[in-house]
Amino acid sequence: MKFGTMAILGCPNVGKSTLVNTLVKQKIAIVSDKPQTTRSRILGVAHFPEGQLALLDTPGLHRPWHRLNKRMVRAALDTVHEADLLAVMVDGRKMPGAGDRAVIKQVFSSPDRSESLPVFLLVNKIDLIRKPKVLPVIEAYQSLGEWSEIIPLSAMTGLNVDRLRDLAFARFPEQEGAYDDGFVTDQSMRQLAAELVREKVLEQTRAELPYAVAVHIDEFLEQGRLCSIAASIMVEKQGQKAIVIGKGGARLKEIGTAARLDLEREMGVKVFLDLHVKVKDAWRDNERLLVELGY
Ligand SMILES: Nc1nc2c(ncn2[C@@H]2O[C@H](COP(=O)(O)OP(=O)(O)OP(=O)(O)O)[C@@H](O)[C@H]2O)c(=O)[nH]1
Ligand SMILES: [Mg+2]
Repeated sequence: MKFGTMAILGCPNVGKSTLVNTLVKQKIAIVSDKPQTTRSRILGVAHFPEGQLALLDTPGLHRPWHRLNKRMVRAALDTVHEADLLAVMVDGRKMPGAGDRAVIKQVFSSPDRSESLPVFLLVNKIDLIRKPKVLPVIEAYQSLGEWSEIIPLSAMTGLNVDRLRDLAFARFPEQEGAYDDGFVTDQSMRQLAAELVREKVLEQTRAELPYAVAVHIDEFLEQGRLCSIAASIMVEKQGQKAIVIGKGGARLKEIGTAARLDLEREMGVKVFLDLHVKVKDAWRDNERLLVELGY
């Protein structure tokens, strides 16, 4: 069988996590329309008759201000030395911007990258544009890197994702897969629970708030067909706490219900979810809290 690891890098919000979920055929990474959704490296394993494709989902590369963001960028770039293949993802609706150029430069000049490491360009979200509009975008990207392949695709609809799989396997050697048959991710249920709660907060809030939110699992108890989870939603300011809670607790209730339904679907058991909102001033720069949150 074929086996290899592909790291997916790119600007925030281009669709990296969506692609990982599509390939793995399971939701292992949360997705949102807000940038900087993914905060750490997540391993996903896609099993196919021809072999195993290990995927490294990474936080979107951006200019880091807080300690959290510095860690995110480092986590993303650190995947370069683990990978047999790099995939740089961009939004196919737009001509290359400053962020995309910076990402391409970072990837090709990474000291961890050997000359022989193939780099694919994934031009994503082509379900949203007509074909003639993609061609100039591809052309503009062509000269920006020494691409081994350029693949227009839709991570969301799965359009051309098979082609990516085939081209990736073509680069991998014949060897035993590194993972067991049922293994799809290195994320624990506990981590996924925290992430799903954060996803629902992202869905329901806007502007600066998503960046200021973290979720800590205080208790995670699996008892037969029931899982009882207590989690704290951390924000940085009192005003943000009020927003997350909403009028008469309405928003927090909605966040809890949506997260519980997702968790029940993922875990296949009944979930009891108890959510609290806490204010932790400047947690994004607090080294101890960042470690505790798994960032
Ligand atoms: N129409 C369309 N939307 C997409 C596609 N891929 C991703 N999206 C949407 O784009 C947004 C960002 O997707 P994510 O998968 O969270 O992007 P990401 O690159 O992982 O973002 P970060 O984790 O912030 O770096 C979400 O609203 C997705 O639903 C696609 O192929 N087509
Ligand atoms: Mg992501």
